[in-house]
Amino acid sequence: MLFFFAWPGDVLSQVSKPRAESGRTVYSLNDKWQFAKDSADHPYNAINTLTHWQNVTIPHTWNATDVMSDEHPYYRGAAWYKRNLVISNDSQKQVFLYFDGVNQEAEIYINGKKAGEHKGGYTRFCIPVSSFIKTGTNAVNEIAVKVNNRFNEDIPPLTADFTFFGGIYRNLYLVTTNSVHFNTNDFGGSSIRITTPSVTTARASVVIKAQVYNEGAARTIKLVSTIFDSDGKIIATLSKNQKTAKGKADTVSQSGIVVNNPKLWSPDHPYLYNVVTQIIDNKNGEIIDELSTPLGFRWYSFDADKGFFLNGKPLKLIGASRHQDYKDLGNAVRQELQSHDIELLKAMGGNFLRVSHYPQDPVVLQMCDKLGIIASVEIPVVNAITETAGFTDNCSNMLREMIAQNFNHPSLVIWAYMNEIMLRPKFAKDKPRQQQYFENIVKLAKHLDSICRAQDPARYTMIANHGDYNLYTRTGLTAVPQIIGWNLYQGWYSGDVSGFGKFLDEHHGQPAKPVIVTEYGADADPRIHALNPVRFDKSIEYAEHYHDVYLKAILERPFVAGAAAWNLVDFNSESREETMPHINNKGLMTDDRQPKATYYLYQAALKKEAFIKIASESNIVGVEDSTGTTCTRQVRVYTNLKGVKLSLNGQDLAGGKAEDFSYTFTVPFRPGMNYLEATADNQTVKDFETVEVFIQPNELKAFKADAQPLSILLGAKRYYYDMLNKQTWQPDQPYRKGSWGSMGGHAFKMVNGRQSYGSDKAIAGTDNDPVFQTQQVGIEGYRFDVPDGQYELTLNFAELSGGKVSDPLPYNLGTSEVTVPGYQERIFDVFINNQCVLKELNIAREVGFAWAMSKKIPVTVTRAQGIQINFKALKGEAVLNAIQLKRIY
Ligand code: GCB
Repeated sequence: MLFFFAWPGDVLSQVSKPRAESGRTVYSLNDKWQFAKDSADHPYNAINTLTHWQNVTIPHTWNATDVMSDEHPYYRGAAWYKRNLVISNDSQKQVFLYFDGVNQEAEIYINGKKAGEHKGGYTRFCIPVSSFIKTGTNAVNEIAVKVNNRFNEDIPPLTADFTFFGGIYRNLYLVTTNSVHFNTNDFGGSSIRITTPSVTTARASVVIKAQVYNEGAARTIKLVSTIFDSDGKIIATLSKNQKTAKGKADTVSQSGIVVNNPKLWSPDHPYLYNVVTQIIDNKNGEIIDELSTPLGFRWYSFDADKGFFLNGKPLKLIGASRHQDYKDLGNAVRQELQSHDIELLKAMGGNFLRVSHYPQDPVVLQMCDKLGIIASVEIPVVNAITETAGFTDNCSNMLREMIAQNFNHPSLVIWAYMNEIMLRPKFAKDKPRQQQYFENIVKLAKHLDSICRAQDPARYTMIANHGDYNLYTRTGLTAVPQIIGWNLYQGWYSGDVSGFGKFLDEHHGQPAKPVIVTEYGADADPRIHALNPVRFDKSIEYAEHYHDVYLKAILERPFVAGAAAWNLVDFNSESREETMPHINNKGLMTDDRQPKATYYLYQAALKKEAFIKIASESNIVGVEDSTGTTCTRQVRVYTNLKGVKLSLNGQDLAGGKAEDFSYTFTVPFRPGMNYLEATADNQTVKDFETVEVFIQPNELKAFKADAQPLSILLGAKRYYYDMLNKQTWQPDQPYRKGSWGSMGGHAFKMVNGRQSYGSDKAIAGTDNDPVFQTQQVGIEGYRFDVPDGQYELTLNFAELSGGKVSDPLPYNLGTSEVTVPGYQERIFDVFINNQCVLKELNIAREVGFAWAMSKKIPVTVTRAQGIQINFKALKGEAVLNAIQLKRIY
């Protein structure tokens, strides 16, 4: 059988022979689609009126860039993909289109006729197209796919802290089979389900169920399953005859297979067998259809007090949850990058992946099988439900798809189906109605739970709740699944980190079910550092402290079966407006997979081989310490060894014993390049780091023309590194004679807010949001005691009060409401050395709310007067967000 592909006008060309598994061909169809947005949501017969078609390759999303823009909101609506295809096909073949993921509604048209549709963005679906296609070398078929990522109240997720990227964003395939084939109408699954009802070190039993579908005349076939070990040696073969009738799927069950002394599957030894299942022609022995399925032998259980057991031994599950996007690509991420994430989780020492909040590319669980990562997977019923039959049906269908498609992964032990479903309960003002809503949630949960248990009695079920214990128990939701997942953020959205252990202990055993900490995390913007970290400063150091405490508490409690840090990687979340707008920074790695210090903590804690890593910033700007020649900083070295040594520029610093996987050194950096070398325990492992340091003199009389600009954030205690301009902004200080600093005023604060650190609004007109998100309110003056010379002063402003008040954030797990202080007109004059340089400045009037405004002012200093800036409030209070002083000559 041959395929030809053609675009009208192109010369027909033969492509290489597709990968063939006897009787079945699987042909990738990712290339050269045409794509156009369709905001008017046309029907198929009007697509030729669309202009602006562009060539795209799958995986594709139309939101890769608009989600990062403050000015252009991301497109949620309809779009079309189309391409032509010539199928020089044996007309006896059955033809199917398989889509691995289209977000989120898809309608498939072949030659102008609707061949099928699918709802839900995270599962595979199969569209039979045999009756719609024309075959023959001259017959051009048009495939058109309408995709929509609009809000649809019947399709979960309704809201969530991640971006709903529209598009055909996973691979798609054209599959052909003979008229007798494994059932393709199996919720996107292969129709083969393999179970291992009993496994011990001595013996394992295997049951294989497959559905055989016959589209032709009745006949008897033979189903043959062969188990191979990882060297390709045959371990067992089973054969069974089956009568098949036209238009019917018959389930063939093969049991009685016993494997003696099975090699067990585990994180340390993820041994995989392979099962090849064939439909064979009884008469001539030809293979009619054939599929391969991975097989791993393991047994496991969860216990409410003792945690998780694998193959009879306790195993603490520790790892991370993962979203599927990547920097600048949105969700259109090729499989190479997806598999790499699982390698990174393994390299972290992790043995657990919560595939959240939706099923992901098939390669993710394949990698978990191969690398030995135990996994849970869930459907995206997040934050809220809709009480309609349509919503329930879509949830049930997604769940069946998830189960059918992932049933055979040895790595998978948990099916989950709800996340923080009571986060912002609807009908807050109508309690009886709200009670009914809660009952409907519990009813849906029971329905979904019963589907899981009926489909797969061997695995566990789970719901992930946010930390409102009373709400989830009072409504009866915790009674439904077998495992309770808690997403806990004490010390982030509320309270203090010590609340984490307290929560776990207080609620342990109530109800008496196994517990997994399904989420915990703190935002860490890799550009932000703090010497004295506090909640919400978004510094790496606060996140290190947070994870220290959480990890210790998890390891100390045997009843905590597992924990998944939120999140393996930073990810897109359209509605977030923080230091990095539209990004959730709770990742242990950045969105382009650069490890943060928190990743090293897990490596030190979890890796079995010797590990050491210096977690230092590579660029430091700081004020000189009392020696006058150095700038002292704390540097943490993560290790799983005990005695740790660090040398700075060849000189040993006082070393010590690592506790809880790290040791913190006090390091007196010199200006310029510094070289750090860390060793531990007999120097079995080493790590090196270079750190470039710029030291600001305490006394500005030494502020030379070749010095770095003095870049100061007001109302902040954090450091911010502007990666593009390679400049570090440092926190302000109250003015000190001979030095610099502000006079008067106080730091900007949200009212009653969970967000006590500046503003969390995205600042338009800049990529350096942290430069503008904090400010000194009521400032009276600023002074630099610089020597005579020519300078350029930049005053940075943004109006942080007033303006658009965002809706309550769907992901705000704290209890307090956030309010932005109301705007009161603010007008002020700015004087430099008694000369008015900004008259009647009104930031809101000039640029609007939350918009960056920078005023550069040349200043010549003579007669040793320094630079004295004065703010004269005419209406409201004067503000200043950041200030930068550059010496020109
Ligand atoms: C949660 C949600 C998750 C959010 C996370 C956060 O509890 O389940 O979707 O991304 O909190 O970062 O706020």
